[in-house]
Amino acid sequence: MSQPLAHWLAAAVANNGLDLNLSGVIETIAAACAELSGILRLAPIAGQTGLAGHTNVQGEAQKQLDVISNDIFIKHLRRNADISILVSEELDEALHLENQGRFMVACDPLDGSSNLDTNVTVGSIFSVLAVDPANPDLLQPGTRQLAAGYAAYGPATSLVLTFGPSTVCFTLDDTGTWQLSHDALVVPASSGEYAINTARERFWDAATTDYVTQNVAGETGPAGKRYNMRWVGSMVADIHRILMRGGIFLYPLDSENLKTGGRLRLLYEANPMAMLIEAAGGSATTGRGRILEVQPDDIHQRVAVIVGSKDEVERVNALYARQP
Ligand code: AHM
Ligand code: MG
Repeated sequence: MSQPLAHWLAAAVANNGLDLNLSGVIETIAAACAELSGILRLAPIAGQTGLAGHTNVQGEAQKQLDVISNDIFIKHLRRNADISILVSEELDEALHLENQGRFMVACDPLDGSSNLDTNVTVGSIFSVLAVDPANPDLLQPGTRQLAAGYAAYGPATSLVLTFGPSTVCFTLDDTGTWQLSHDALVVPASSGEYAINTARERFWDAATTDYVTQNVAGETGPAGKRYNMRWVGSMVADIHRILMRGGIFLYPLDSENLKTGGRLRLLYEANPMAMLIEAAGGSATTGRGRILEVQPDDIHQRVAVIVGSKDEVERVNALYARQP
């Protein structure tokens, strides 16, 4: 099955009507992720771990590797004349690149970076949208994404990608080439694994509390089966597990994050993950509606995220429907 990304993209252009320039955008992002993978592997001996000494627009302390990752994305995207705009978690404002390309990339260059010093899997998340470079609409709902994906820097380096109809996974080989490793990922409809930061329990709403209480009750509760809790605290790692074997990931709106609209960002975390999960047969909701249909009002907008196996997301939706 193994096939280089460039060949796979060329076949998609030739046989499935994939836009040639969009395939080039993906090759550009894949090259940025491959370079970043090499840097992350050696960062502890290159002295690149630890804090950068400043905070980003979200008020979060940036790590040196957050800054390096952002710079790598900018360097690669600038080389592709089809990309005119970059929205990044690490940049206060959208960056207008010096060209008139018709694509915009929104990305979290290094998600889960609080895990870096412990050598836990981190990732880069990205979303590709069409824009009019003369008058770009930065605030498009996720349904308008043309492509989405992430790179997971774990024991293997993975590039998980969708253009809509399916979700596929490539693995970086030792020559620096992305090779197809998983064709058409399928998230099983049911699962016995859930992922949530339970330290936030005192802030949860009734729906979240009921869902987790039912899972903890296992076969003695209304779910009628036993559950395990799995939480890496690195969204890419948690979502990758779900794409590989099912489960549900929840970062809901709660009484503490209510004022910011949630924890995770819509444009470059929630939307790309929602598109990948839906294309693999799973569901993605805020508890009040489909994530992909949320109309953004800010490039760094936050949103509630509940994604994964269809039956589990359905159970959460049903609990939200009962909540006033
Ligand atoms: P980041 O983009 O600043 O790295 O934050 C996002 C990360 C996600 O990877 C993870 O799911 C979440 O933050 C964990 O949040 P918390 O520390 O509140 O559990
Ligand atoms: Mg992030």
